[in-house]
Amino acid sequence: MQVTDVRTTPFADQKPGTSGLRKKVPVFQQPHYLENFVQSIFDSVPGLKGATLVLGGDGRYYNLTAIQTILKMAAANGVTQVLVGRDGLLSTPAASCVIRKHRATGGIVLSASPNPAGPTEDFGIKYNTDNGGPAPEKITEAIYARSRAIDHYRIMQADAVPLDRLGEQRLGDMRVVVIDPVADYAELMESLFDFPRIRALFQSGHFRMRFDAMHAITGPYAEEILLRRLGAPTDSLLNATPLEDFGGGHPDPNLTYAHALVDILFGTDAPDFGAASDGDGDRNMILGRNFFVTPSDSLAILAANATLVPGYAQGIAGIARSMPTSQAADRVAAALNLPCYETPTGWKFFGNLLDAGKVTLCGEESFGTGSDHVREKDGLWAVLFWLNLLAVRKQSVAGIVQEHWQRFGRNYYSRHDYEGVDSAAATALIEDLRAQFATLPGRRFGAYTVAYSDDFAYTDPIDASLSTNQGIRIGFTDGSRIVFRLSGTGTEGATLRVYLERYEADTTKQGLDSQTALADLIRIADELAGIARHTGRDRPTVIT
Ligand code: VG1
Ligand code: CO
Repeated sequence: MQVTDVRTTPFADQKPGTSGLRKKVPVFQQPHYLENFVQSIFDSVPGLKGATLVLGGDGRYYNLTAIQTILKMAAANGVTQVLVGRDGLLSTPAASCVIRKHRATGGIVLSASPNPAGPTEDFGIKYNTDNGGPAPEKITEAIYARSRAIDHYRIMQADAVPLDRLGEQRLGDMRVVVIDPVADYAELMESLFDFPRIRALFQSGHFRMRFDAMHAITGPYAEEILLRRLGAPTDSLLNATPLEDFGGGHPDPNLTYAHALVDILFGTDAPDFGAASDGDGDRNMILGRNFFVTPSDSLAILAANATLVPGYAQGIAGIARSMPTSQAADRVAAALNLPCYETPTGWKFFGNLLDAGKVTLCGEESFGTGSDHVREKDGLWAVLFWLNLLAVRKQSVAGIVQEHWQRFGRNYYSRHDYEGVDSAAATALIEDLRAQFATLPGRRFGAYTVAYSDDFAYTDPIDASLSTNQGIRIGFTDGSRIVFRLSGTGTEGATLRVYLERYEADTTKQGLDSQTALADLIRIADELAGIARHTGRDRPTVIT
């Protein structure tokens, strides 16, 4: 088969964001656009020549087209073997699992995660390294730099490789192995959690759950694990068939976009447990009967209860959370005498800590939780962790959370997103906040006094790499915080994220609705940042 060198010119906008390169499908469909980025990966990671590569995506529109192109480019670039999920499917955590288990040199994961899918919606691509995790900034920067200078890419002239049957095929000298996208992952889950005990919980007849796969990648995983291996009744699963356009939905498991599930859990005769995952299966939302567990609390609760789960029975080494995530996990770490790390937003910052054995559990406020079992956040893993806890503790979700607050205090927490705002206005808002840094400390806002204000910067404790401008923090003397960040995953305009947190130790004051408890801080955030003035919005698009 013939390899062609195709002449090309650079695109200026191929800078990976928080989690890979995300653009509208028509952007990726421009001639050479996808090819340029993929060749930039091969050029920046020379070790891929002669190596094994893992390939798969969340099944969204354009997934299969991109996979066929990447296969032909991998063959032309000297890759020895590609492990590709059947029908081009692999959830993000499953891709991480497969890379690690089969000792691949890396993986290419196709996803725009919770963003809507379809011919005019979003697509994405990212590179994961041999630890199974998203490439660190050093590599994404190199890929970007290469994309600015690229003048040709290599591709093999060949027919499409059939991906609907398991087994080995050849593309030139390269082996293409179509693998079951679920098998390795399901086996890993079974090694971590007490499946017999969870199975008994379902068989007891006193426990009902609903898992909403939101027509995205987790449907087949949930069918195998929850239904087949754990014996949950079939009505436990909602929207389990993956669709190219996610059924027209927005598979972001939060109170706004997963409202159908929220309505069930807050309705009459609600089940005991509800959960949802996102487009590529790495996020999770946890609900109890009439109860929402914030992702920050979920991380803290998993950490506090980890020894109840077989995979973590020996205890955990430490906890890491992204900077905007609430400090609930810090309190657990302090009580258990464990180290706790604060990293910038994005899972790539957890990789070094996990590899070095410094932490076992990691979490982000954006519905991401995970552990050292892979190097991505993992939606179904979090659901199974909660199921294992519920099976052991035999309490309701609300009961477990409330007991946690009594012991550690409650970190009231909320995130307000202003989606699709004008980019220049969003940048001006952030600049205005920066300009106030010098005068903020000591300033009083009602009962709150500013203790510090800064731009979060992070020095990786393992490789000393420095990441600056990772969000604006305004801390108050009582430990409350307001954080402002611009999203790095959007494809239209800018998204302003405002993160609000207040600690409440008094057990008689822990029952408030979070928006009520945070009302003063919400007002202060607007006063400081002029959100309405800059964005022209009088309320957030999404509140979680
Ligand atoms: C968002 C979240 C961040 C998460 C990232 C990728 O990034 O805030 O916590 O790691 O998405 O998640 P940003 O830059 O838009 O705030 V996923 O599930 O989209 O891979
Ligand atoms: Co995701």
